[in-house]
Amino acid sequence: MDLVQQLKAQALALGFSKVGVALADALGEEAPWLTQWLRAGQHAQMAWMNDPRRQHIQQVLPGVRSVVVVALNYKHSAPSEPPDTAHLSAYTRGRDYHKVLGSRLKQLVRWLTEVAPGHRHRWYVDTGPVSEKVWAAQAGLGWIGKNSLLLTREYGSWVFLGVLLTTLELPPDRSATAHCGTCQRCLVACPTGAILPNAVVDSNRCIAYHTLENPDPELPAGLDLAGWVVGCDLCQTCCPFNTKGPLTELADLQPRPGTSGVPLSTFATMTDEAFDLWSRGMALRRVKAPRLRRNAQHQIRYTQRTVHA
Ligand code: B12
Ligand code: SF4
Ligand code: SF4
Repeated sequence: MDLVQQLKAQALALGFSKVGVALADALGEEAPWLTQWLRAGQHAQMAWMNDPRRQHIQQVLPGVRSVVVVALNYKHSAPSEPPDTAHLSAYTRGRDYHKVLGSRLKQLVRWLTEVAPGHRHRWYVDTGPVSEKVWAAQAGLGWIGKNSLLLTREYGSWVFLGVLLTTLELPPDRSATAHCGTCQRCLVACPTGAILPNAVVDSNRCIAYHTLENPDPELPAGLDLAGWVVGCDLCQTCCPFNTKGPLTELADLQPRPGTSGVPLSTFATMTDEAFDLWSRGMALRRVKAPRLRRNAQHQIRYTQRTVHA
């Protein structure tokens, strides 16, 4: 087996669902899609998206030659939520994926450094200035769907992504072809019209943005969160590629107790201490207690207003 085959076998043995390789210069030195999104203000208040390194991978790791992309299936059998309860998106309900993927990526790097000493590397799960979906598509893991998410044939979009940048030159995979065809289900399912043509998501209108990233003490009064208090899965649950894939067998990614069927009022009044105990080790911990309370209180107020209107 040559190095790249061994590397892929190692990644799969560590539990990753998919792995692929892209050449670091495959996207050129510009990212016009990102420039346009930023210029249009579609990043809302996520100023950190305007990091110039995101457009120039050589600034992230000088001398980088290959981008190894891994995907991990996180689909679990989330029960459908009654309309009057708080909805937590599937990705937040198990152990924090940054930790789940990060520990496996660290082991992969350790192995690679043993067999190819001297290479330089960096790895990220969501936290680095690297466009993970675009690299994943380039590395042949799947295509970018109209909802802007990376869709794999086997697991749909229920995959977390991670990247390993290395100065090693590895033979690249072929990028995958797109299979959305004429389907428009995610555009129809999005309650706020946040999905625009050409896989553009306007964060200003996106429930996931408002519940996870909007730093304001109050959310826009007219915004209906449709019950979501952490993230939003509506443009995924409607997708035909997301129905057939296998459920994850990883214990770490199973939904934790107290993440379904919870009344909005419980989160609206949750103390910092209760949040701290309940959210330990979970991805939703990043939302923090004040934001969770704000989201639940907003949705309660919104519903009361529309009922009495
Ligand atoms: C910023 C961000 C957000 C923002 C903005 C979302 C967005 N669509 O841009 C907000 C807070 C709204 C968000 C929400 C969510 N996010 Co998010 N997010 C990110 C982050 C940090 C950067 C994404 C980004 O670069 N956006 C900027 C736009 C301009 O780029 P883009 O999304 O890639 O889209 C452009 C390109 O793809 C280009 N394009 C399209 N086709 C092609 C083809 C080629 C060849 C090229 C070159 C370009 C190209 O056109 C698109 C439009 O301009 C990534 C992690 C990372 N470091 O990459 C996670 C990430 C994308 N998020 C993720 C997840 C899970 C979500 C949520 C599902 C969470 C939830 N349940 O609430 C939602 C989904 C909402 C949605 N439909 O996008 C996962 C997605 C996994 C997957 N299978 O794709 C990621 C990869 C994190 C991870 N490591 O797993 N997110
Ligand atoms: S996460 Fe929700 S609000 Fe955002 S684009 Fe998807 S369906 Fe629309
Ligand atoms: S719902 Fe349809 S259009 Fe949207 S991402 Fe899935 S297959 Fe593509």
